[in-house]
Amino acid sequence: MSRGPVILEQLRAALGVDGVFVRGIVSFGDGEGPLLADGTAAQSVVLLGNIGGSIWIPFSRWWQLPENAGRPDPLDDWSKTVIRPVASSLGATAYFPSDPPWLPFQRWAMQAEGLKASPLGILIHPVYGVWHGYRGALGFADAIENDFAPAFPQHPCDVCVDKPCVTACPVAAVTTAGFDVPSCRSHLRTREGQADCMAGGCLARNACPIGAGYRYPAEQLAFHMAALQL
Ligand code: B12
Repeated sequence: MSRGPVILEQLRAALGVDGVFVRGIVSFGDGEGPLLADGTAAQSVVLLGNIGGSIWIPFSRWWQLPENAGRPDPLDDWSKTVIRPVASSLGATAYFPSDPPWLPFQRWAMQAEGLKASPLGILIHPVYGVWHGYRGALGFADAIENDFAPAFPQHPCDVCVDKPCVTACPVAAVTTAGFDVPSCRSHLRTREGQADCMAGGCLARNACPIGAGYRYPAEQLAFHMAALQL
């Protein structure tokens, strides 16, 4: 019997308490997956991530501990603290989105979950909207049975006529042709940028009507904006 269902069960039990969810599974042909710790190519990658503000309370509790003060990348460090022990208990190789060379997390998510990009560059989920992200992934040498069926009939942005994300950005950094990072960052340094986007979260992201109930809590929005401004 495939050990897929058992692995998924163990992952859900071990990571659910930290608000980290199994987001999907990517299957690869021979030699096409990312490298495992032993130098062979993975046959499958299990994507792990947050849905809405699911990680915020477990992460904040960890971040408030005196030994975790002053870390430059606390969320990345926390993700590793949570995911690495689970990877090693399952004999998997752990990958992290912020570790160079960047692995194609968004491409994997498109394959695994059937998602597509929004004009923000962030993938939009029909239920969670733009309020989700990836905290890590596990590579396995064998095929993991896929119980995720990406069956989203429509890309939410294709049927969104008004595109409020595009019009909400005060410096038009969000365009249907892509996200203008330098314009966004220069605005974030201005007094207006500090008062609107930095304090309340990216106005373009906030304007998306899909999955508004999954919007991150105010502290998490401010945390991500501070990281983006750097
Ligand atoms: C570099 C990077 C950035 C750069 C973007 C530079 C640029 N112009 O491309 C900066 C620092 C600006 C950035 C910003 C943000 N990012 Co970013 N970023 C990354 C990172 C580390 C690497 C992207 C990459 O090149 N991958 C390598 C290629 C090979 O992978 P790929 O999947 O094939 O490539 C996809 C991306 O390049 C994407 N893409 C192209 N242009 C842009 C532009 C932006 C802004 C984004 C987000 C993606 C994107 O298109 C490709 C899909 O085929 C990824 C993590 C990762 N490993 O992918 C996160 C990642 C893409 N970012 C993410 C997020 C959430 C953000 C922010 C919202 C975070 C914040 N602090 O607010 C902002 C976006 C702000 C906004 N208003 O929309 C998430 C997206 C989750 C999702 N739901 O899709 C990721 C996956 C990280 C994560 N932990 O989940 N990001």
